[in-house]
Parts: sequence; C-alpha cells; structure tokens
Amino acid sequence: MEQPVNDVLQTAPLSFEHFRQEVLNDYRMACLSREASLLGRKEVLTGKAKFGIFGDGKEVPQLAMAKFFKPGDFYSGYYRDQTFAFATGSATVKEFFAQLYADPDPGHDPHSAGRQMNSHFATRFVDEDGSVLDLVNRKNLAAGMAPTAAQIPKAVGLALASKVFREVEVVKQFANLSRNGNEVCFATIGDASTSEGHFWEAMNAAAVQQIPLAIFVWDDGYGISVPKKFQTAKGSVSEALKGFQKKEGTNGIDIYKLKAWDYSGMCEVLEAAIEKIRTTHIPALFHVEEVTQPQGHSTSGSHERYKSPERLQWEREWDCNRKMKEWMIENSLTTEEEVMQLENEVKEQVRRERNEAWEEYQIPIKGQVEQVLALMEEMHPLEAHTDAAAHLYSELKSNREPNRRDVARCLFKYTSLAQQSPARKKAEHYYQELAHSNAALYNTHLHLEHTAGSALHVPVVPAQYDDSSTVMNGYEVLNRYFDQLFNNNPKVLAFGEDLGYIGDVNQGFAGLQARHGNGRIFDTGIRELTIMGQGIGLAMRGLRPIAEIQYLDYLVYGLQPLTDDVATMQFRTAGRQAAPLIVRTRGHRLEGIWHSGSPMGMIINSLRGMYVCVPRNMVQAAGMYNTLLQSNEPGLVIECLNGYRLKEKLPSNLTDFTVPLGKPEILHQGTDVTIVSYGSTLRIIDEAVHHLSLLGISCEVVDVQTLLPFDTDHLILQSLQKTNRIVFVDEDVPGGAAAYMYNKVMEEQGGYRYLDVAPRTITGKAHRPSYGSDGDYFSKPNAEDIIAVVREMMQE
Ligand SMILES: Cc1ncc(C[n+]2csc(CCOP(=O)(O)OP(=O)(O)O)c2C)c(N)n1
Ligand SMILES: [Mg+2]
Repeated sequence: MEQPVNDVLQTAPLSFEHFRQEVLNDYRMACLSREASLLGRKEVLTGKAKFGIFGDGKEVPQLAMAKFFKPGDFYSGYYRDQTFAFATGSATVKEFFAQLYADPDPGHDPHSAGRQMNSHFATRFVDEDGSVLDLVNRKNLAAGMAPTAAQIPKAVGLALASKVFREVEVVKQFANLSRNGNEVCFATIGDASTSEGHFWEAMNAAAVQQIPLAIFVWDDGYGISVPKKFQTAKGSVSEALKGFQKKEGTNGIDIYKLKAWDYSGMCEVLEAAIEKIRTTHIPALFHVEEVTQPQGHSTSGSHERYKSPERLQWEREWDCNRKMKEWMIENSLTTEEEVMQLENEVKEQVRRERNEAWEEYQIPIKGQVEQVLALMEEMHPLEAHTDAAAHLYSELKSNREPNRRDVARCLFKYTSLAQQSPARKKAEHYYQELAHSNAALYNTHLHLEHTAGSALHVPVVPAQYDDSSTVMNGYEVLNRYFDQLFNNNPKVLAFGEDLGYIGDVNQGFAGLQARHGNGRIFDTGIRELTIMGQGIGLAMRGLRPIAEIQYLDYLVYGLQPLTDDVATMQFRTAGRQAAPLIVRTRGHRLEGIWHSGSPMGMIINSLRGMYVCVPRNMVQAAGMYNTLLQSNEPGLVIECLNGYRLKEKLPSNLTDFTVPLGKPEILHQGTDVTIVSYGSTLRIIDEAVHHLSLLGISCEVVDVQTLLPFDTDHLILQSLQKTNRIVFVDEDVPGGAAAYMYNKVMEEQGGYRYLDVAPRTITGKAHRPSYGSDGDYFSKPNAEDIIAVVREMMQE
C-alpha cells in the first residue's frame, strides 16, 4: 500500500503539529519495542532468562493496528505482539522483562505471574471470584498461548459475542459487557501458522456467521526455517483465501493486502476498514506482507542458517522502523537530530526498566539466600559430611543469579547432612515455609480456590419431588429443564451441530429455538474446534454458553482449545482471566466403533482445570448444569447416550436444585464388595448386583458422579472400610479412568489398608468397541464379567 503522505494528512482531522507528534510518538514506541527485543535477546544469551521470542520487525504494523483498537475491543494474538501491548497501554517494558525472567510475583508480571513464556499478555477480565468486570471501558487482551494458531478459535467467540449483544434483546441489559455489539476482536497470526486447520476453520466460521473479527497475518515469509512456499497454497494466504472474499449479496470476508513498512498506507486503510467491521460486522483479513525478523525466530537459533544473504540484506533495507524513519524525514515530520535524540532517550528508558525488573525479581530471592546462608552457618554438618556441606554452602554463596530452586535445593540437602540440633529444626521449619510460599507462587489458580465463584462452594439444594411429580423420558426432563433455564437466565446460550432447528439429535432442545430465539439457541457447522472457540470467547465476554459436541468421540476434535486454553486459563493468567464454559456432550454406550467410545482417561488427564461430570441420568445432569451455572468455572457434562429414553421423575425445583461436585452417591447398600463406577455402566452393574444377590453376595454400588473432582470427602474409603473388597468399573480402556479411580482410592485415600483381597478394575478392551450388539457386549464391560470378577474376589 504505497500511499502518499498527503492522503493521511487529508483524512486526519488534526493540526499538523498534533499529527507530527502522534507520528513521532508512534516512532518512539517502535524504537522502544525494538530496544526491548534487542536487550531481551541479550538477557537470554547471558543466562538471565531461559528463552526469548520477540516482536522485532513487526513494530510498525502493530502501531497502526493499535491506533484503531478502542476501549471495549478484544485482542487474541500471539508472541510477536509486544509493540501492540505497549502501544495500547496494556503492558510496560518493565513487565515485559519481568515475564522474560519468569518473575512469579503478579505485581511484577501481572500478565502471567511468570507462568507463561514471554510476550503473552493478558489484561484483567475477572475479579478474584471469577466475576466478569466492566469490559466495555477497558482494552481487553486475551491471554495468548504458545501452540501456533491456538488463539484463533477463541477469537471467533470473542467476535461472536458482539453479534449476540447486538441482536439478542435479553442481553442488552448488561451494559458492562457490550455497547450494542460495537466491539471488534483483533486477532493476529504468523504467516506459517495459517497452515493450521484452526485458521481455515475459523475463517469459514467467521465468514458464515458474519462477526466483527479483524485477523492480521504478520507475513515474514517463514515459520521458523520453513518458507511460505511450503506453507501456503500459492505462497500467499490472501491469494489462497480468494474464494472467501465477500461480494454483493454473499457472506464472506473482506481481504486487504498491506505492507508492513508502510506506516501511512496501513493507517489509512485500517481506519476505514476497522470502522466498517465495527458497524457492519463483516469480518476482514489483513494480509500484512514484507514483514521482517531482524533477530531471527527466537533465542533458540540463528536465521543465517536458513535465510540467504540476499534475503538478509533485503530485510535490513526493508526493516519497518527504518522505513518509517525515512518516511518521516522525507516528509519533513522530523529531522535526523530529533530522531537520534529520541532513540537515545528510548535506549536509556529500556535499560532502566530492564534493570528495575531484574532488581525487583532478585530482591526476594536474595533475601532467601541470606536467610539460608545464615541457617547453614548455624547448623553443624555430621563429620562425614563436612566436605559435601561446605560445597553446598559455597555453591549458594557464589551463585550470582540464584533462583528459588537453587535456594530450596541447597537448604534441603544441607539440612539432611546436619546434626540434630535446634538450628537444624529451624532450618527444617524454614524449608517448609519456602515450600509453602513457592507452592503459592507456582501451583495455584488451577481453579477458583476458596472464593465465592468456586463450583465447589455452590450451596447444595436437593431435588424436590411431590405427589404430582410426573414421570417422563430422560430427554423430556432435559427439554423441560433447558426451557426453564432459558426463561430464567438471560446469559445462557446453546449451540452446536443440529442443536438449533431440530433441537439436538436427542431432542433436549426440541422446540426451544422457536421459544427463545435463534440468537440464543442455534446451529453451527460441523466444526468442533471452533464450536469450543466460540464457547471460550462468549464465556470470556460474560455470557454463559453451553457449547455442544454432538458425540463424546468427537470431543477429540475440540480438545485442543479445552486442554490448552480453558483448562489453563485461570492458571496461566494467575486468575486474571476465566472462561466458565459448559461443554455438553453425550456418549459412552451406543453400538458402533464411534458413538460408543468413552475415552475418559484422555479427558480427565487433559482437562485438569475443568470439572468433568458424568451424570448417570438426566435429572443428575440438570443438577450439575445448575451447579456449574451458579459458579464461575468451566465444566464438561457427559450425558449417557442410552439414558434419554429411560423414565425419570421430574423434580419440581428444576432450575434451583444442585448436584454437588466431587460427592459420590451410594446407589445400593451392601456389605461384601464395593463397586465404584459412573454413567451408563451403572445400569450394567445394577443387573450384575441383582444376580449376585441371588448368589448370596451383597454389593455396595457407588456412583462417583464427577471424575474431576473425585470424591473429595473420601466416601469410597468409608464403604471400603465396611466391605474390604473393591472393584472399579468403567468403559474406558485398561489403564484409563478406572486406573485413575483406583489410584485415587488406593493412594490418596489410603484404601490399601482396608483390603482383604486384591482390588480390581473392570474396563473396556484396549481397542475401540466393535459394531453391533455383540460387538458392544464383547468390547465393553458386561454384567457377566462383573459377576465373574466379584465371585472370584469372594472366593479368595
Ligand atoms: C502447534 C505448534 N506446532 C509447532 C510449534 C513450534 N513453533 C513455534 S513458532 C513456529 C513458527 C511459527 O511461524 P509463523 O506463524 O510464521 O510466526 P512467526 O514466528 O514467523 O511470526 C513453530 C513451528 C508450536 N508452538 N505450536
Ligand atoms: Mg512467519
């Protein structure tokens, strides 16, 4: 976009001096950010930080983008965007260095409290209990992630929320969440990362839904070393996307090509283009070409290995900062002297902020070192250990850049070599203190611990039944439930494949779109990944989405955003951001290699940070939805596919009763053996228990109800203390969720102490279930398997 400067001057309603200052301020920011990149790399190379990845070469396009980013807007980008974070006032250079050093103090690195690799910025979306703040009057940067393109699915949701706020009457009342949907979500991605399916799925979802999404592709020609001819069809993402181009009377996206070194051209195009997105909700892609990467990809390697001398020379000449400076001078906006002075001031500022960040990071550690050295001096090592102890002492004393690990290690080892004495006691005590404070720094915020927003603190309200309670099919229970829920809670939305018009494949939402509107209950394309992304973005913007995955087996397609984004969100932002998304799916047992999988081990091990609910029937499911909706935390609810046509009694307090998470229920009392399970297997167990009772064996059946969390009051242990025999049953593969339950009860609850016979697991086979009734019977646990195992246990 080579635009003459006069175009900008004419469109800007500013005095020349005002305009000149604005441009100079931008250039100052470009230099500041460049200097941060240069010094940042040095910090890694000299060993003060582990790894660095920087935004050099991308400064000017980010300054242009930042100009049109307003309070109320959202950003979902990646590790190259420090300039944007600085320019929007969302991060300081000092914070940038604190994050580079992995400083765990949230006062120093408020974006991630040292938990994220560098240049992942996050503004505060929620308060301590996970309640959403006023997002309308602040600039909102959603925490990025290292996996390439992971930021894109949730950008779809952040943008979709604006459409919901503009079109759905009942949410217009929430003035802290939107101004009539006028917010734009700005997303950024590298050229090579557009090769990911995430990108293409998101572009299609945005094009179909018409949402205010502005995607910027920073095209520096490479993904680490692999050039774009191997990455992208025709070597150009905007060329490859041509079929998506919006035309008169079609949906689609607007596509713009920009040059990264052309400050004025980018400003001019973006001013109009972002305004168009804001008013029309037509998404746009900005293909920013001729971007450079002066220091190479990251501190892990050098780009001389894969870029030709000609390319390197071209990058030097077309460096965006250099080009901006030339343009300013050519157009008499500044002079060489003024620029030189500015550059010197900036260098000084970055050095100062870096030094302050390092000092502040080191102060508490140095304090610990002093304390530990003093404690070591007080202790007396056993005679045989004097050399080893002296070595530990000098190691710590001479460490010029100690970290917390060095302190804890030295103290632990030294103490173990010391004689018993009051000094050793004191040292042991201090070690415990450090362990505590380090746990608070590094191991917190997986959930909303100890706050009113925690799902574990939702008051328990039992389901109520009266004489007139009707008995109906499970799917009808859910249908009544969702109907009442949508009447009572305006923030709730539900969407997924076949969920809108026909009301989901099992009729839980049948007829509800007509009653509550297609802005709240709607169909999506077959795109599990961006269905999850939609849910994440909507939840971050203060709505309460129920995002449906049609069958449990297909959760795998949507698992990446759940494991990398939702499950880590509170943790990696140290509580600044949360996505209280509810994922609804159905699964376990139906005949077929798919539609009958139960990959629970995979799920619970990838979703620490979410709750995983496995209701045995639809009333329990409704109670779990209520619990999750009363909290500010995310959860997955897996309904039993074979439960929709089973008869259940309808509670009278359908949207008020709650099922507490982590609290098993005893479904059948017994004295000989405890059978632990959940979900649809409980019906198989029921059959087995009946037959075993004919054989004189009395079984106690425990429904764990939720796998995350798991039996927080150790109720299973109490059952085991009575029966002294235990078996864990589920439909997952051997070593899956049954092994998890086994581990919880044996190790965490200390169940091994009460065993009379070896504990057992009964699981599905290691392969996917075969098709048909016989395939199901011989692939999954069946009643006869359970009877045989329990009898064997009784005979031991
Ligand atoms: C899913 C995933 N695969 C691989 C990586 C390793 N990786 C990090 S950055 C990168 C290249 C990205 O290139 P591009 O999207 O062009 O962004 P750039 O760094 O050039 O700005 C790769 C392969 C990753 N972080 N995530
Ligand atoms: Mg690239």
